[in-house]
Amino acid sequence: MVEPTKLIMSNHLLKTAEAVLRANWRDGFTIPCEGLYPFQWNWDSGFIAIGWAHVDMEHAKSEIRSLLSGQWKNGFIPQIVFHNPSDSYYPGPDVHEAYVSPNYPTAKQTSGITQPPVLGFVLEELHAISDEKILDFIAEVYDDVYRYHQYFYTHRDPNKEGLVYICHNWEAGTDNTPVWDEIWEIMDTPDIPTHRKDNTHIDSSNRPSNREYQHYIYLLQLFKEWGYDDRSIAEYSPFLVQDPLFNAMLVRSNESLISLGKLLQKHDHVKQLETWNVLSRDNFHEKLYSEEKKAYVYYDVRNDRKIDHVSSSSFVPMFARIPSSDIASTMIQTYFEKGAFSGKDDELYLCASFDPSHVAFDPKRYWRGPVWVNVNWLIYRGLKRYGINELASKVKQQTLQLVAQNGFYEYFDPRKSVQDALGHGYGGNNFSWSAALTIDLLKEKTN
Ligand code: 2M8
Repeated sequence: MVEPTKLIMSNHLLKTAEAVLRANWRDGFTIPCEGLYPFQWNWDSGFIAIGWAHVDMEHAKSEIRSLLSGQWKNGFIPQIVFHNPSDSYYPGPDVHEAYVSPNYPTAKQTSGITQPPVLGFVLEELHAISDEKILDFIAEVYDDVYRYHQYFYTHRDPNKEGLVYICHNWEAGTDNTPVWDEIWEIMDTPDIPTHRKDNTHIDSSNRPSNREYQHYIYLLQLFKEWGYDDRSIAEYSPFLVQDPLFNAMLVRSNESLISLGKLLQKHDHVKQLETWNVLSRDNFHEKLYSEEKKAYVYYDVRNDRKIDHVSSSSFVPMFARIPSSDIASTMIQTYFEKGAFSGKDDELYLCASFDPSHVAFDPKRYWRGPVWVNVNWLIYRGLKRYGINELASKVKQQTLQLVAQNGFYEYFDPRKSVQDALGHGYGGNNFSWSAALTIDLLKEKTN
């Protein structure tokens, strides 16, 4: 039986989390954060839909339909759908200029880069949360999500390895991880002006540097010159990376589309997805696992080298059941049991976004160290798939503790002593995916 005080606390947390989602709800979709992110973001929407599914299934469906309204003619689903005008965010649609692509959609303005493909497994989550009636909705959107995967395997995997590339750090979702530093170092980025707005909302010590923003915008300029053409990007982009989190999302979403496709009797789709997934699984471990680091790392396709830094993305392949049980347990023994990510005396909250033992670790700066609720959720679910339940519970409890004590912030300091004294997180407050996934963790049927 749950203790009464715990029950009251979790009911309170649930109510406040739902209030965050309701406050960030716009006409048919949810913004990630007032002011800071005023449009619809791709992977945010997936996590947000999971939260909505527990409290208002119609909102969950609408979230996904709205994202799909920005789908391109070739199946691509963009990182941002600019449903409404707003001058509180940079770069907006006029900077992305993605309309130069012949594949640009007619209904909506969007960016021309994408984000981790979470939609497939999000549909399966919705199915698990709801009753049978959700199958009609899944049947309605299934082909669109399938076309997104088809886009990846057709245009983002030139060597037919089953591993797709990302061409921009914003596609990874982990925007300023130190992993990219090695790429920025050898990129010839001119000293271009940027017109950042993020630093007017958030302390600049918690955000990427101006020089990093120049790289981000320079890449967009190149893509515009090339008409956002995938072949040109694959051939010339100075940023071309196989990212472990991104590819794990694709494999996990393939799995979900396979099971849902069987329910919907989509035999041809299922067959194709199974073929793609076998190839992806075969090469994932082979190419992205580092024997030396005992974790999954990044492959810099443009410069033909592994970048073997360990970040929180290094553990996400467990969510797609990529590592064998032995590899998974070695990985967690190395990093979470008195390892770099837990600290020798358990002094760190799980899970820092970048290796705390590395010189580039920065516990306050965005994806260079802070803890993020969405990645914790992916790691938690991954650990559960391997039956590593004690550690899974620890990740869940620490995640809930962070939001309960500090609020639904965008990210948190992994140093327990610092975070506990602070009483608030970093970045935006009332952040949608932090609230949505808190709802999911609290509503979970079993622990
Ligand atoms: C952050 O990225 C956007 C660009 O996509 C930005 O900083 O302007 C990242 O944390 C990304 O993962 C997230 O999807 C987005 C919206 O929450 O914000």
